[in-house]
Amino acid sequence: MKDLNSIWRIALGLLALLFAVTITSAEDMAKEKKPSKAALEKYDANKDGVLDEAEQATQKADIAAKAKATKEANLAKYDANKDGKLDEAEKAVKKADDDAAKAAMKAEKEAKKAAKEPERK
Ligand SMILES: [Ca+2]
Ligand SMILES: [Ca+2]
Repeated sequence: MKDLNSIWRIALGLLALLFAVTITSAEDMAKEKKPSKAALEKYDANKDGVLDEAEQATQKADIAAKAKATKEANLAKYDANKDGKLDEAEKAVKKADDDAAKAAMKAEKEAKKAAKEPERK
């Protein structure tokens, strides 16, 4: 009977462990989406695998700074009448540039791909 008792105890222990793991992962799921590996590499200053508030603030500031820089670069380049914003005509110029850049990138990719492919005989 003693053996049976210890088996029960182990079984209950395992069950409790299972519950704990399930609850923990459910809690994890409820949390915000996990930061990407790249974000962690860049912003996880204390390397604990999560971005705490300070680290997230750094990330957000970085993203905001980048967005601002992009916006300013676009204005510098496309704001022909210097009114601080892009009107339809100015946007159209930007779009044409963007499309051209995209097409160029695509062509480059395809050229690389073609170069990689073995020659067919
Ligand atoms: Ca961290
Ligand atoms: Ca303008």
